[in-house]
Amino acid sequence: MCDDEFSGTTTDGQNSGIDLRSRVDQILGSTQTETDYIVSFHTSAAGAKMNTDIIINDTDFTNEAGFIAGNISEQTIYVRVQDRNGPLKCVKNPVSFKIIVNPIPAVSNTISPFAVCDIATSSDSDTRNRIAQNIDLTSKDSEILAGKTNHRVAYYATQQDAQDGNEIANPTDFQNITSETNFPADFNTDNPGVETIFFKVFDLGGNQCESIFATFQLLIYPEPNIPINISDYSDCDNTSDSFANDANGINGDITLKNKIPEILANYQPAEFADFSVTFYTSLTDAESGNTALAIDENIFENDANNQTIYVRVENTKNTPIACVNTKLSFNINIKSLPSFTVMGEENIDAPQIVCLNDTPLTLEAENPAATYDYIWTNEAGTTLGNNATLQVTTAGKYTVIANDQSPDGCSRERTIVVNESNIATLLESFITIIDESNNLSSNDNISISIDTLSNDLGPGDYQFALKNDDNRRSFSFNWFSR
Ligand SMILES: [Ca+2]
Ligand SMILES: [Ca+2]
Ligand SMILES: [Ca+2]
Repeated sequence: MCDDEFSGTTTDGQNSGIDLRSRVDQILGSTQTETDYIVSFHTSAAGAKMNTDIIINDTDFTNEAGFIAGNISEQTIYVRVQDRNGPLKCVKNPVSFKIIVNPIPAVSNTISPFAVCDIATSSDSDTRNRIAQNIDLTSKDSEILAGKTNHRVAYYATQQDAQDGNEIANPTDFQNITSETNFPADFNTDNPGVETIFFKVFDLGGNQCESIFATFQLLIYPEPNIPINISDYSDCDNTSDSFANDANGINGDITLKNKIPEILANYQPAEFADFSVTFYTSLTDAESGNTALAIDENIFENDANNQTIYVRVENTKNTPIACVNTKLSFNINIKSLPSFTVMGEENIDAPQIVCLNDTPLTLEAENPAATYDYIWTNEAGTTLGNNATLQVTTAGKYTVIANDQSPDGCSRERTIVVNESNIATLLESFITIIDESNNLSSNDNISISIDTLSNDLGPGDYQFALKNDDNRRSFSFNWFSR
């Protein structure tokens, strides 16, 4: 028999309530009965012979103690069989049998909690109701067995089931039982549902003894509480992309981590450290959780406008269990800048010229792709106008900003450089004409020089031209300047 608790403990090698008389039929065999024979039990061979050392309470016997825990406990019981009827009342030589109390498997009362994540299944799509399917309780086998071989673990939903031997039928595919689960008072927290699981260890060896029951806690954690939708990642087109193009719907300076507060909107900022938020370009990658495939959250260049980004959120607070949400995605929305051109754009075109004798010069945001709001400013930052055109009378740099009129629209600015010019002042006294026809090797040459150092022509750069009013002769020119 297996060491039971009726003696007080299951580790004393001692059992109570042993019914020695249950062996009488076996002792007498099939052809004799107690009608003809007296069967008594004794603690010694001599006692059986002399009818002493009688076990009085032989239907409720407790074997003797003096036992080393873990060992098999044995006590020999001696049987006296005496003839009831004959004049001699003969006594058979005593026979004996052993009471063997086997130790039962030891079990730990400090099995660690078993944490699982509530994930969507075909029968339960709610990932925060703390009811999980496909729970493999046998994951706890090795911790419970602690190295025992030729033993198995049985799992039970309740203490009554453990006592009745009513095992969980399929412990590799368990769903926690609502009536046995303690649910958190506030489902908006990430606190787990808790169910106590009962277990026993069975010795599969010769004595087949089973342990007493013990328990561990099954913890069912919810998926992170993440919004179903968040806004797009939105920014104005710029030249940070690898094409340096501010009109291609691609930016190279996308900082996805800026979306984390929105993604974790259901948590307090102080809780953000409990979560790992990573971004992927496909759902498959997000579900894999392979961080080598994750996007750099600090800097990213989208492949095309409206590209979808997939979010993986892990609750890392309850490591080693980390419940994951990969349901959220959002798009990258790169907004177009206003499209228009100007003449005389700084660093691109030749400057525009304002003729001081013919003011004003009209500057214009030309070829606009839409109706924009305009702001014109000078180099000092002073606002000069709000129309598509601006009239200027002096040289300078004029900047026009076009703002898209849609909400959160983008803006583009272009700067126009304006230089001044006027009618040139050219006095005859500063022009020198020399006839060089008398010089050797100089045939019919005339040199004309203009002294631009003494003669201030006025603002601007100048071109010089000779005008021929004599159709009879042809000219050739050599130009020199200094
Ligand atoms: Ca016992
Ligand atoms: Ca569920
Ligand atoms: Ca771009």
